[in-house]
Amino acid sequence: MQIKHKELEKWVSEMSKLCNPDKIIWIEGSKAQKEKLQYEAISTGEIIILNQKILPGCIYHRTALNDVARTENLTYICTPEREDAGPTNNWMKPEEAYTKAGSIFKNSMVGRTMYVIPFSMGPIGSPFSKIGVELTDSIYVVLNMLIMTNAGEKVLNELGENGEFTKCLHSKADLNIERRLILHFPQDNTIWSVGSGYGGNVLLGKKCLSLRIASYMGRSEGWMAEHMLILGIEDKSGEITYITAAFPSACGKTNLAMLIPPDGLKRKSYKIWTVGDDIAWMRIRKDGSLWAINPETGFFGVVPGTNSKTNPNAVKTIQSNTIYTNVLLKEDKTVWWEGADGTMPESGIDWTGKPWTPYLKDNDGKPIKGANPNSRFTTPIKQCPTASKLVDDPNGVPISAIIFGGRRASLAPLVYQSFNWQHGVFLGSIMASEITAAQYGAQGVVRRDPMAMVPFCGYNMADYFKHWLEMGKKIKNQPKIFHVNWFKTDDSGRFLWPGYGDNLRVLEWIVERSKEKIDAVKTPIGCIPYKKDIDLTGLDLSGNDLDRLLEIKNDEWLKEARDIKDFYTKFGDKISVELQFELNSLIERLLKS
Ligand code: OXD
Ligand code: MN
Repeated sequence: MQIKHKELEKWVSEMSKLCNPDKIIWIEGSKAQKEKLQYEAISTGEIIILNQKILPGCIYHRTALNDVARTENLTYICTPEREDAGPTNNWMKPEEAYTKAGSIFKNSMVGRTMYVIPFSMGPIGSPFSKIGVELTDSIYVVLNMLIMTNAGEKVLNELGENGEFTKCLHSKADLNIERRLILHFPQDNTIWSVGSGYGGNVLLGKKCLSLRIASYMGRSEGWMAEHMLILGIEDKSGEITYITAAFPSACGKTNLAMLIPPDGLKRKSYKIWTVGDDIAWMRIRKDGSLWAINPETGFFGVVPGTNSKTNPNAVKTIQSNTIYTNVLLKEDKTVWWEGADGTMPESGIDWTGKPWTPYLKDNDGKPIKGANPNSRFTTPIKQCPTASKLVDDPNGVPISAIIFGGRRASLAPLVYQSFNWQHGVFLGSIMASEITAAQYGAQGVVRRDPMAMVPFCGYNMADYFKHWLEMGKKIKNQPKIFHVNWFKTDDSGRFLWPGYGDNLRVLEWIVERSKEKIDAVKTPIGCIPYKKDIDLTGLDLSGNDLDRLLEIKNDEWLKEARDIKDFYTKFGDKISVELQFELNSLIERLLKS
């Protein structure tokens, strides 16, 4: 491969001096090279080839036991001033970060190969897209990046002699959690990740570039990088309405992005088109609307719970050309996980590499899981039966509605709409959700996660909220903003809403509202549906449950408002007056009603 980009060549040479690999291989993006690398990884045991008759093109990988989720506590934004990173990010001075990580990277690739992966987030050549180059000592990373991004020689051609690119350096080093760091240097357009082999920490095009670095770029360049799925809802007339939705990790973005309409709505002939399940890059185009692309070409989804009921499209997508990480390996070299279709296998090798049977119990008497709760599939979007024709359209799709959502057992109603853009930004800024297995932390504890971006915002979130407010002023055809909560429970902990395909009943209301076709009930927190406007045909939901789903308890909300106030206080006087105004107005409305 001919390298015309002098700065790239120099950087690769400098990094290889630091990491000291035995050799350097440039990733071309060819099938032959991929097969060769795969073969090599099979021979070293880094990956296991699955049953090619049943799962053609599929492979299997296990991460280290202490390396199964993103480590937010080891993830830093490295800027000269702490204030630039803000109170929701870990912060380190760039010099200190380079020195600290540099000592771990030093000679970390001795006896290994350094792979150079040129990749484009977004279609090559699109005005939305950004190029990165990842250096890594992991074939697993290379194979994942070949699914998740446009990678290879064609990207180098696009980069030309002096194109801009994000410098991404990764080494597994010794996979020691004490020597693990995920560092972002927004001012240098650089990412350093060391000591991990878990996707969210090491597929540097994903969270690190497409969210943390991209959110920083978006602020200075006038666009938005968001933790959002993108989907299109086609109605009977063939009109497609596109929406984006932000949910914290492992709250059902992948399921929502490819949902199957419930039987009760079949008569309306809806079709769902999946554009993305995790990240949206949004820009204002000449028509004054907000357009979105998904910068990724694959899904890196949570496996447990995926089955023909919860997500039949995902099940179909992952039958071929998929990398399975940390699931149960069956004797016939197929895979299984908790919540999979079919019967539970009698035995297998679990995600830790130990023999497993369904009867095994841990010290507390709880069944030992065959698959890690955050086990993953990496699979090409184009294999998804609902993949939109526009997945790689360089202009993206026009967005009519933006949804925020969290996992809350109480408080937030099934759905409500903001009064306007500014109030919508407020709704995003007060998002909160229970912690899931996608990140280390106390599962189930509620934490504030504005716009589902707390783990992913590359700068001070108070400035991020301002950027949202500023963008709103520039968008002529503003998408309408909503909040949903699929996870409300009754006093016994039973979910009140069936979720999955039935969520389309709520999306239908959102589409109607975004087109201003129907009225809604004004409440202190926003507009909620008239009960008659949620089509419940074929759904066995009691009137009482619907009441509870739409219920707003002023005393609970006043308590929430105090919590929001505390959260805002973290940002000192940086929180914009618009958001303070929205908070005060909420309190006033709650006290008055
Ligand atoms: C993800 C995450 O993997 O948010 O998408 O953790
Ligand atoms: Mn995510």
